[in-house]
Amino acid sequence: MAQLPSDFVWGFATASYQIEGSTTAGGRGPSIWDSFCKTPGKIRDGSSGDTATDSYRLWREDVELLKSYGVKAYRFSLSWSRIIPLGGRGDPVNGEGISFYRSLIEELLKNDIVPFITLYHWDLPQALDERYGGWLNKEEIVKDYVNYAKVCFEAFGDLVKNWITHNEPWAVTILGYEKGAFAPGHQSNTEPWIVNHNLILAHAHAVKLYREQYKQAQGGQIGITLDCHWQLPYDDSPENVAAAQRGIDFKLGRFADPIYKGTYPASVIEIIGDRLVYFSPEELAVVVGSSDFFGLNTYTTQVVKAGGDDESNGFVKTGFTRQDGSQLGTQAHVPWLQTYPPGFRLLLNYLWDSYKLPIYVTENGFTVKDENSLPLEEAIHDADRIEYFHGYVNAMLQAIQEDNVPVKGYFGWSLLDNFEWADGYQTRFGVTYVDYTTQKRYPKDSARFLKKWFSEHTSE
Ligand code: PNW
Repeated sequence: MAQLPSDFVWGFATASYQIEGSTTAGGRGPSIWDSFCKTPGKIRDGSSGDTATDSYRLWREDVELLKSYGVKAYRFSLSWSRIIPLGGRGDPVNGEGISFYRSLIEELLKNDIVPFITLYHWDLPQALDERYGGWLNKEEIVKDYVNYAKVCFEAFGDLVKNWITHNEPWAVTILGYEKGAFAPGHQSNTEPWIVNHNLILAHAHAVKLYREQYKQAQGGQIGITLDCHWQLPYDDSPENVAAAQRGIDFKLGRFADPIYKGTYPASVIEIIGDRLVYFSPEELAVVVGSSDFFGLNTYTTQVVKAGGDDESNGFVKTGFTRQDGSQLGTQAHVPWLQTYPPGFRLLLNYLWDSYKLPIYVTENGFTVKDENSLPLEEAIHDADRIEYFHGYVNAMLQAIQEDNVPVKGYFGWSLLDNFEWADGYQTRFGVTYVDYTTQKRYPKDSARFLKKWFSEHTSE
């Protein structure tokens, strides 16, 4: 059977606020998500990450699960405010937070599971938002983020060789500062571009620090994870083809182009104009080339048309209906996701052609429609999720074998059903069913499917 490269890693991903719970235990300080969840109307079921999957206490069970699934790697994120409760460079480091993650990392390694650590998966310490406006304040946030990264490299870098600076900065800028759907809930036309600039700078300075002071001794790699849906033009009219490219530029290019090419995409410069925050030559020198790999989160493909009511912010019209009236694929529980594996293959090719770096797929997954209303015994037979994963891992294999795209790793989202941000607990993305009343974990069929598929396609 067709094989993946021998150094290929696969596993599952999670994020601190979505699984840990114990938000006031072990010396953890509050994050902007703790506050955001308390704002009425922001979380669909009125819930929060206060308990989540209780993984701060049940982490050994999570490692057991990973082991039973036969994974080679596990991607998870660190809670900044568990490590530095008040977040800043003058603030105390929380030893309990360090020991918690250290034990987890050691347990993973004992089980031959390679840790991939995300430094920032959206849970900014609340104190930094209050102190100086968080991501809006360039001078402060870049220094505080780099200080936090340094604490992590020092505390875990002897054991951790794979670092991801940010998870999906698009979601931070657009959902956090433009649409107000995610913490900190701002709605603005200018803030997203300030935050865009500052996220890139913080990332780049953390990478500079790692490369100058830790990389040689610790021997790891560091990069950023960006997200993109493949953009399929509705037809081959020049305006819809251009709209699809604009869709990619505003989702991905706004970060990838400065980081990998040293400039914002032309369409972003043209449309955003003086709301865009440009890099000084000194800043650019740090930003360009500041990622060792291309970290990609991707879930779906959108059919794109020009026009729409928010063109001045770079948005295009997106949907799932093709010209012949058919749908792209199986509808997920969330409106923004349908299964379309060919789009994944096209996206992988696009990234390799555009940026010429090895790719890690750091998230990919599916939420079955109405799974939350099903009894457990039915929910674990997640046929639509299997159909999704089957299509996507095979599309990836084709990209590797037939198109020669160097994909180095793959992480399914997610190890567990968990706190799905503004959707609360109703949207389940896990390959493991979590009964939130007992916190018991039940493997779904999709977990068995991926275990089998990877064992058949990986060489030992
Ligand atoms: C990603 N969208 O977020 C995140 O990295 C995960 O934490 C999250 O649980 C997962 O995907 C599933 O949603 C996304 O609106 C947030 O298109 C929003 C979108 C996509 C991904």
